[in-house]
Amino acid sequence: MSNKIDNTEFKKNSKHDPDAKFADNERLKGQSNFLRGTIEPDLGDQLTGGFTADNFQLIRFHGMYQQDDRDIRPERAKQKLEPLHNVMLRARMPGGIIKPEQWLAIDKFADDKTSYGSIRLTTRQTFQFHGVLKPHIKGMHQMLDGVGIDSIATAGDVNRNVLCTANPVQSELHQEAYEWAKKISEHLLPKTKAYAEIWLDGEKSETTEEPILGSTYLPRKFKTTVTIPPDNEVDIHANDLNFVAIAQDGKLVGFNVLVGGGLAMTHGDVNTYPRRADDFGFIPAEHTLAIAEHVVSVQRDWGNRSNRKNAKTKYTLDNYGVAAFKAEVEKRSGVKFEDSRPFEFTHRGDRIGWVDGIDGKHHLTLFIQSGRILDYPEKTLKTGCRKIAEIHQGDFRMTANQNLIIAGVPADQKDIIEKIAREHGLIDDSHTEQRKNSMACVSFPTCPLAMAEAERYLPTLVEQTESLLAKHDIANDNIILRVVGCPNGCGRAMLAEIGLVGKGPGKYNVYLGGNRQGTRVPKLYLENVSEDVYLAAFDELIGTWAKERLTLENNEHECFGDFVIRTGIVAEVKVSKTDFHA
Ligand code: SRM
Ligand code: SF4
Repeated sequence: MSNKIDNTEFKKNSKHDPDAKFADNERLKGQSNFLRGTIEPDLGDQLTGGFTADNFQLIRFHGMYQQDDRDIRPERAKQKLEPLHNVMLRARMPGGIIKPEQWLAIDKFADDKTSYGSIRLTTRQTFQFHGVLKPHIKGMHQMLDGVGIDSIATAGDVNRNVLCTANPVQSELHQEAYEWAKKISEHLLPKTKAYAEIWLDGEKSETTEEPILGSTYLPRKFKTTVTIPPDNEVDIHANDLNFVAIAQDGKLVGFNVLVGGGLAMTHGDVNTYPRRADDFGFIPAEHTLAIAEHVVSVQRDWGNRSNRKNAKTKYTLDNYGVAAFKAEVEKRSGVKFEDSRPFEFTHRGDRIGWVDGIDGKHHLTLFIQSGRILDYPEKTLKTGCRKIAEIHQGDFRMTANQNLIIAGVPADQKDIIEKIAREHGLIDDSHTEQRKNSMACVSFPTCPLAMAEAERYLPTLVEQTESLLAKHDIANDNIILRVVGCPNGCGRAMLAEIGLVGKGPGKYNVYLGGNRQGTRVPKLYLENVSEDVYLAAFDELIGTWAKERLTLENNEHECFGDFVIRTGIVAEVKVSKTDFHA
């Protein structure tokens, strides 16, 4: 098969060198008959628990990843057995909103048909099932469809689940922002009916075009948020496209648009780096879909289709220039960006506990460590959530910090919901600010790309950090601490005050210098070190931080990330392309 793309529209607008070799993913997307591939016959092949050839990649566009448990992989290999293939499913939930009846359905499926029995809340406001065996996959999609959930385009080279600030307090503004998150998600979805045909026994039809995404879809994954300042819990700088809500008198008037954030890198490759999004300017709300469509279409045509490590929007902006990209979006959409309107981010943490909305309703944010909802011997989190779902009259909101909000509780239900939450360990007053501001990606045992532990190590790392804070008399303070199992950075360590990035078993690179608001990328401080080395370094750094800030006039609350920059412990990353590896 030729490795060239036969797509006239693409050729017309593309900046791709016609003679350059395309990445193999381009071939497989182009040959997939709009994401159908041979998934259907493959599903019936019981000889293997996995998916073969291109289908291994294509199922991602349908929201699934083929995985196997890495804890048992060596033992199975010794016994000459195929890895125990299963899939992880990631649902599409714009803004993270899920209704109690939907919760009950996913809770039951996790118990009955997944090998880990958990519901895993992700850093992008949705949930994942881990460990679904091939015979249960189709039933899973039908169960989800039955309650109005799908998993279309939550993975693959498409626009992923659209985030929306999970702010239940400003209820009217949130409702408007959430409606936009849903509309953007729908507008940018693949138009192929492959998902319905394969998983829902939908009528077979012919797809002839993907008007927005193109027949070879995007060069790489694409991520979008709708954000309501001053909360930045969605971490806009991890995202390709951000609509930052600008309100007047509590009503949405439009958005500042920021383009080109992204956090992944590859160890040892200085051409890869985490990068903040650039400000394109303000647009009135009615232009939102046109701008979304054309930021996507420019990235579709200009993004690098030869080198997937240079393919995300953040690199397209650095390859062709921010001004040129923005001008092309204006040309295609017919919308001129106005000067940005002022806004400020002040924090990223979820407000754990009860808050009152301006609509008179009450909202309870539950802290869920690493988003893993499971019944543990000492705290039955999953049962607790189920019992709440059985009586709750509002909705649930999954946050980008992997927590869960019980939103829209009427006054007369507050006591019973709190009672259930406490009985099942969903409210635990002993959690420190440090624990609540620490995060990890999934990593072992399910992630095939993991190099070091993350989720399973987080509780220990938090305890160690808590001890150091206590030793230096600042037990009530905290550091935004994030650990990820590899440099893809799914737990957003590249926007943390301290970010640990897995390098090998028990070994991490340590990055310092992000800030509380999530607007600064941290910089490498220690490379490939084990726990004894970085804990000794943290001890010294936290000790100096605690002492030094007392000497600062009016600044005894200088946060750790600002401290390491001010004192020159690490240099500030201002422009990632030049500063990050310098
Ligand atoms: Fe991620 C790949 C888990 C958010 C950057 N991510 C993966 C895979 C699917 C591994 C794979 O490709 O086989 C991981 C599955 C682990 C598992 O067993 O569940 C995985 N990513 C996750 C989640 C579940 C982490 C979590 O602990 O919550 C998050 C799911 C989000 C969702 O619901 O859609 C998750 N991933 C992120 C984020 C953070 C964000 O978006 O806010 C990032 C960094 C931001 C960014 O994109 O720059 C992120 N994940 C990646 C990358 C690197 C992409 C790149 O630009 O090179 C990969 C690998 C890839 O795409 O090649 C990856
Ligand atoms: Fe896996 Fe790496 Fe993402 Fe962690 S950061 S979930 S180890 S891909």
